[in-house]
Amino acid sequence: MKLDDKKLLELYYYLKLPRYIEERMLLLLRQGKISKWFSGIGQEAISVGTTYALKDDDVILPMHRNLGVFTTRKINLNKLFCQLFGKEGGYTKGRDRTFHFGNLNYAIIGMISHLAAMLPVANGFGLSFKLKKNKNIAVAFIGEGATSEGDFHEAINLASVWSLPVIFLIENNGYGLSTPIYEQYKCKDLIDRAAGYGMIGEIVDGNNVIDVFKVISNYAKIIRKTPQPVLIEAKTFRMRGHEEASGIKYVPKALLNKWSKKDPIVNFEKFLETKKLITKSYKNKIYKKIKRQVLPKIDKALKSDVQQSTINKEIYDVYNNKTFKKIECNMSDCKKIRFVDSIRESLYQKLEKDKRTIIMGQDIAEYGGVFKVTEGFLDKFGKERIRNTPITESAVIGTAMGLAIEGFKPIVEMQFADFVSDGFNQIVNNLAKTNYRWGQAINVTLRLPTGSGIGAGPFHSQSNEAWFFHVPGLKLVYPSNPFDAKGLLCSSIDDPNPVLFFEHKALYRSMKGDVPKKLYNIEIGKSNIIKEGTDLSIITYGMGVNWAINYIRNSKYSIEILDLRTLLPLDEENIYKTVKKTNRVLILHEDNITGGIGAEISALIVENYFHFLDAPIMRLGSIDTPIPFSLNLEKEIYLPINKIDEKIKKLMSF
Ligand SMILES: Cc1ncc(C[n+]2csc(CCOP(=O)(O)OP(=O)(O)O)c2C)c(N)n1
Repeated sequence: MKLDDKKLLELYYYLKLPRYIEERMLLLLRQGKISKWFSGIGQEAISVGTTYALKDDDVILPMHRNLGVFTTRKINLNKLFCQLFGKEGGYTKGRDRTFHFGNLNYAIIGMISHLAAMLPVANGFGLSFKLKKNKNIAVAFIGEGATSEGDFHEAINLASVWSLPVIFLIENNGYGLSTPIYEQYKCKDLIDRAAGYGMIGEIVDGNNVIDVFKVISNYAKIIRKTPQPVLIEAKTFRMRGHEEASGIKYVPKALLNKWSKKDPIVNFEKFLETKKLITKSYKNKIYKKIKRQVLPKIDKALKSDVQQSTINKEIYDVYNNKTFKKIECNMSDCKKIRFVDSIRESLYQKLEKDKRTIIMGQDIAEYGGVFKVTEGFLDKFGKERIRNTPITESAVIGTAMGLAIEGFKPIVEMQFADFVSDGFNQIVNNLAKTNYRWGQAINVTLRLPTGSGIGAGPFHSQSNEAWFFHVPGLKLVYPSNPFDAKGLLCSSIDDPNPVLFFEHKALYRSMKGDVPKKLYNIEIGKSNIIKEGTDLSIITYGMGVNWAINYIRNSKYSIEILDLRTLLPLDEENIYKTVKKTNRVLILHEDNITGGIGAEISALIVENYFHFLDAPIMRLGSIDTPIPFSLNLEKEIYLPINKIDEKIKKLMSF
């Protein structure tokens, strides 16, 4: 696109609009009508020039100083102001602040507070565009301060390895909160890093809207044709405090003076004046037009009601509540297969049936994954859908989120469940909270080979489901046998919410069961009574179910075993049913005891069904140490297997 006179004038309007809105916001802040403001004054040329250079359906992932992105995309200002003021009618229904929202109508995916967390998500869009061959691109904004975050490095590395059409746009405004750039990084310019990641890097004058426009237009054109990431460093300056309350005392006056002479709007006005495109009266006319456009909308938003809701509505919106569609299973056409094969079959058959499924993970393609779950998949489904990743848990999970927003159903294999800690932020803050915050379903399945039994020690054998059990928005699924594994994995892949699917490694090759040959599903959130009994209930999941089954073979008591199948959300109904029936409860899990799933179940029963209990609820889990390496220590000391009998006797004798 060439910047003819008409476009230059349009650009002028787009530059002036966020400046005017900001000035009003600063006033409202002083009047105590808004609580926080992160000023982008002096940096507007970057937001506006970039957005103006893109197509409307190119996806932008802006940060906290990028009001100009929203205004140039012609966002509904009334709704925006309601959002900023936390009033009824805002984009997040009062659930998140400022620019923390996305809206697909404007192809904007807003930030979360955690800096750099959206860069991996930008990759998901880049990958989707590449797979769909639709020539779109994604642009992710990032402050120079946030370029020290791991997500920045993981994301640009992954984008480069996969040649994704993403522009990573660093706004280098001199400070990260109060920290000057010489305390943030050691290279001369941040684009020096581009070479290290094998990508193009270019510096642009971030205070010159035409330069920004030209650079972004140029690279947008290049990467639409030849997908690849680009790192742009827009040099600019933060003219006000980090946020208004924090002031600017620490910034040398000389720097402020130097940069105040480079104000992007004043300089653009001078340029337009020398080109005889604008006059004083034209400037006045634009100012009045903007004022007429903005002020009534601010007033209306200020007069809007404060956000209202109900507890039920808030809880309901944590998940996407699409109704479960049953795929019946045909038990007359089964074969006996191992746990690992049931998972493999589920994945294989889903990939065959549903083109939106993609598997990503370390060593999963040619090598077939360390547990060989995806062996041979590459030949059948090809490199685009069976994707080896660099060792970047966070970037890959974030990429899955972008893909999910684009309508894919990505499945990410963690090499071992233990390594999910490196993707923690993406899971608990991005995947889990997006549906609640702005109503966007995130259909991502994470497969986590978990648990003991292979003598792999504290970093390859952990049970870490409880890390995530506390997080609204996630679903935790944990099958105990091959039949459940196939059906539950199928449901997980189709579930519009983020699902963590725990696969017990020790069951992979040790357990066999009858599994229908064709694909079927099992509803998430529903537990299963594995064996009926009347004396006592063992509530358990995963490997615990198998311990319980083994135990009751030689027990004189009539024991009911409830296999939870899903840990989050818990099937409270069935838990209470079994309590009412047997009046004695043992909660059994492999995970260590303190703060485990058992604690929550126990609390729920005591609060709601205390009067049905004939004995105190007992919990049995592993001891509160890291899981040891020695198989002997693991079995004899750490795990609770040998203590089941003692606990049952205690419960029955109460
Ligand atoms: C992971 C994380 N750590 C710390 C913070 C607190 N924080 C918010 S903004 C900010 C400074 C960001 O600097 P920069 O990335 O340069 O962006 P700028 O604010 O200058 O536009 C900090 C430290 C945060 N939001 N996220």
